[in-house]
Amino acid sequence: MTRIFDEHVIRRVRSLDGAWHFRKDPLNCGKETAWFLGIPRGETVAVPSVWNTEQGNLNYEGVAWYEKHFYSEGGCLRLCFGAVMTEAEVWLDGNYLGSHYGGFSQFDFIVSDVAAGEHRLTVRVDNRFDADSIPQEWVDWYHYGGITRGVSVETLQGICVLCNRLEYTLSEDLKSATGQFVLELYNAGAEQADTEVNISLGGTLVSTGVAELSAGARKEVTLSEFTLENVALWNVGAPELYDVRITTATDDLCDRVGFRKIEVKDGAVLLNGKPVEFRGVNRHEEHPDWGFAFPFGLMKKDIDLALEMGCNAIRGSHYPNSQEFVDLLDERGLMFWSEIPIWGCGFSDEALANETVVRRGLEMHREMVKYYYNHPCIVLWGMHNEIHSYHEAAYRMSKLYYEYLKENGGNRLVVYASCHPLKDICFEFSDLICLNQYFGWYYGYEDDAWEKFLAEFCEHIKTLGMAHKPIVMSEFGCAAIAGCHDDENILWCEENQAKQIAHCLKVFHEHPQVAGSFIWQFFDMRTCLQAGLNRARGFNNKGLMNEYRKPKLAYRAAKELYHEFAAEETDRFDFKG
Ligand code: ADA
Repeated sequence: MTRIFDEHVIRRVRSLDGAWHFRKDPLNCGKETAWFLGIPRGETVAVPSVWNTEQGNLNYEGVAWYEKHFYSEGGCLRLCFGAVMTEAEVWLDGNYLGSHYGGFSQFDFIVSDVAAGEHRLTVRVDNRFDADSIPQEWVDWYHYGGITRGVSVETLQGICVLCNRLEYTLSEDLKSATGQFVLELYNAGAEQADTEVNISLGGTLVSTGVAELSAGARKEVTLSEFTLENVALWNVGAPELYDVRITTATDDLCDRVGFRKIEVKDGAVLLNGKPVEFRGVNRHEEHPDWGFAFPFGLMKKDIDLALEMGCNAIRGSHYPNSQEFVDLLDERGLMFWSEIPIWGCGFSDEALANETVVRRGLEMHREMVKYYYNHPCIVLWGMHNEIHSYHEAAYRMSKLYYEYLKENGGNRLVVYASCHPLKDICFEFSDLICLNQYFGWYYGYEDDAWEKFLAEFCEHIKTLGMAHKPIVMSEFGCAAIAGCHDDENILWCEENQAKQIAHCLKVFHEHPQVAGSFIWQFFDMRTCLQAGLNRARGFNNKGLMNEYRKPKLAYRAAKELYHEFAAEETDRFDFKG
């Protein structure tokens, strides 16, 4: 998979990114007419990409086919996909390999006994919606389709390491860590085999073991426990990382990990034992010129902008972001909230109770945990956003996901964003109470709307016995068209947005129970007109910057305040006691 460092020194990996053959299939006849044996009369497109940015395809929603020819020395091949929007079916040389559902997670297929020579990889992509879709059709982002993240082919030999996670606990004084690596191994050989497995951390051998697997078997193996003294902790602004190298007799996997502790104590969020206030933004990994096939250079720029603004956290609204982005966050020391695309407004009560939807959501959580487990920057797992959290089906779904993530998700807080503060019945399944509210934009225009709301809400959670849970303002904001200037009370102008955001940030910062803010949103983004959302320009314009990263006045206002908050962080929490 695409990372910002080499994952393999031994294993042979070849990127299949670049020119692919492409053809839309609006009549959905490609399977019947066997396009997996060769797409007739296609055109050349780039992968990764979304088809919507190609001429004439802006609004295309349906099926499309992609084909790539490549040479291989043969043997056992692993075909890796970073993400396909939304459902993929895959063939190699006309042989069906399988399918994958979910537009924002990686997946792979292993094929053994592949002959040396030229091969044809075919992918049928379907981005249509139905009753079982996640997200449901109505979303506040664009309905893109395509192979949106990188594709690669790996040659597997002998016993290989497909995946790893480091489970660890830190000592009370945070000075040492006890951990163990859990590996997913695969035997690509034709016979039963065994191998020695060695793991080094920061260049020091910390764990060894022997694994035995029958031909073609996949197996989870836990290696011996180790203790690391004098741990250099991963922290906001001081992100210490350790290189990991796992080797078998024939294969290897490189990764990076960091050690840190996130917890809730006495009404505050503690990172490595110290109170932390989230100074965050919501960010869609989307750009009108690239859709969800977001360029690496722009990821880096977005992080530069977040740091310049004084942020210490980003919410990956509303789906798992690409590995490269999360790698950069690890490296630059920003906390991350990673969630799956269960997006509220479009989720009816029927969808919440639909067994396929609930199962697909759980699978998305499993994939997110599996592939992102080792990222120290991920401090929050997000289960869903703005669902009908007053409904019994939402309660059941939240319980299921919460229990899964608490049990399997490592040292993270598990949360969801609620827009039904006074009716919500699921708060017990969230370590923080995260609220999305839009006073000053959709409702509540009086000057003290936020103060009144927070006072009422805090009384309410007392009656629920949840006053000990920190509140996080996970979304708030208002729209402004970049370059539109007027009186600060006029909707859509930059002055109004800047005034509203600054007001919110001050109110939240001063409030003893609020543990931070995630402004909606970092950048303007293209949204879905066909789904009935009437958004000016066809964009959600609540960005602190426009889609081309041109700052609005609100960016400057937020920047000033976030820098002030950062400077007084320690005192503020001491004062809160
Ligand atoms: C919601 C939702 C966001 C966005 C926002 C808005 O809170 O979670 O994705 O749609 O509203 O701009 O209205």
